[in-house]
Amino acid sequence: MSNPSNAICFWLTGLSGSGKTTISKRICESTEIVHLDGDLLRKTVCNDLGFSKEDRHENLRRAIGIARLLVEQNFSVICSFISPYEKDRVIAKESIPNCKIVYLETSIDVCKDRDPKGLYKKALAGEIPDFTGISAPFETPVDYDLKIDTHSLSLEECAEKILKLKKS
Ligand code: ADX
Repeated sequence: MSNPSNAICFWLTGLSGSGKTTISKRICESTEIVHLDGDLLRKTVCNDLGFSKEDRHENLRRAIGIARLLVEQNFSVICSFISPYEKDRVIAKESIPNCKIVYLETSIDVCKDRDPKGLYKKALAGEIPDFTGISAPFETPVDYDLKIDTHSLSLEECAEKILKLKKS
């Protein structure tokens, strides 16, 4: 979708633990970009939803709607959602003006090792159903504007690469 203003949407997709939230926060520290984060939305406007394919679709439908409203009012936004299905990512790209899809390509083994919230441990023990990468799919992105391996790049390098998309 085209956009008459300069506002941009960076849509970060990747496994839990791939670095979406950390990179988004780093970018927001030095810019006036608004952050929409999966964990935060799920505590507020999406607290009625779970992790089935349908609920994830509804979660992302709401996130896409908010991001669109912001960009249309000239606020740049960075969205950090697992967004595991290509269909939802395509909808984001088509619905949000100037939307750049950023794929954080961090392997499941690295994410399991990082396990910042201890969720992989619980998912592997069967305590969390439908956990992305363990018992629910993450469809490898096909259509993206940037792919980043957060294992080999520093936080600073990741943030720089994403911000460069603003100029492309
Ligand atoms: S999405 O799939 O609908 O895009 P979203 O990014 O909003 O997911 O939320 C993911 C966050 O929810 C994870 O970072 C994690 O903290 C938490 N979570 C809890 N249960 C699950 C689960 N079954 N699968 C993935 N993430 C989960």
